[in-house]
Amino acid sequence: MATPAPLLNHHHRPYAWPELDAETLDTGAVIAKGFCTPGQVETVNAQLDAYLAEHEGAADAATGSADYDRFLGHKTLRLHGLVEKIPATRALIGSPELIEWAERLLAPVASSVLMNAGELIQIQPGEPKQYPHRDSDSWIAVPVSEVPIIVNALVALDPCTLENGATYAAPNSWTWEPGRKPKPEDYARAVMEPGDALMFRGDIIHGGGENDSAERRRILSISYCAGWLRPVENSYLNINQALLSELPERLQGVLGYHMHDGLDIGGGLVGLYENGDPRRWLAELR
Ligand SMILES: O=C(O)CCC(=O)C(=O)O
Ligand SMILES: [Fe+2]
Repeated sequence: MATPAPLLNHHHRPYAWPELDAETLDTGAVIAKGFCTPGQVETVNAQLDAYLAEHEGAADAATGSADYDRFLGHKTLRLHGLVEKIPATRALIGSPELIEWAERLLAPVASSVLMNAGELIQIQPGEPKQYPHRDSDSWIAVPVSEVPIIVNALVALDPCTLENGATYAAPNSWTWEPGRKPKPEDYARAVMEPGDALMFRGDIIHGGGENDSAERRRILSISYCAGWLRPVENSYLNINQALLSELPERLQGVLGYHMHDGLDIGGGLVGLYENGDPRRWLAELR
């Protein structure tokens, strides 16, 4: 008999955070049902639809590397700069629940976290399965260890199904020896309803699914990395200063406008502005 595919544990509101955290750290991935409300999903979708209709080509892969563009997907729309462009995402990217989850999981190695990327990932019909990867491969010189340096929440804005590209995720793969490749039976699929979130350590092997349906599969990927790492998305370049000064403090912090203080674990200060905390610069903006 074939080995049954692993399943992802589902958590319901009110979330039992200690268990959710422990499972994310251990198996690597859980599904938080109803992470955002139907109203939030509807508003984010409406703002995305309006933005994409007005900005043709803005969400196409254009890294200058043919291999990397293939990884991002030629039939996948990806949009950064969401805090600026899609106002309804601010409450998600700056969500105290998500930020605190990331802070707890990364706490042994990082006293603060940054938004690594806030990204629309919309897989269009005909897109093949994405190359399986660890998000932590962005910093390939850092070995995978007990404590993740990146966590990611994929928030479903459409139903995510086996047909339209539900994410593949290999539970426990953060414990695998380097070079081990997942077999089909190693994968769970993140089948979700709009508003659900796949919450995972970014060092498990995963990837977007093939879209064999006639519908798009739209999610937001909201990832947070250690406050001393360089995030994948350079968000400094796409938030205007007038907006920045109006954002909640927590969101300013994960966007990089707070100093990272690693002194408690014998580390240093990172992200200084004029020898001090960039909060001073923020205060001058007001
Ligand atoms: O689209 C997905 O389901 C996952 C995408 C992903 O893992 C990535 O682009 O890093
Ligand atoms: Fe990924």
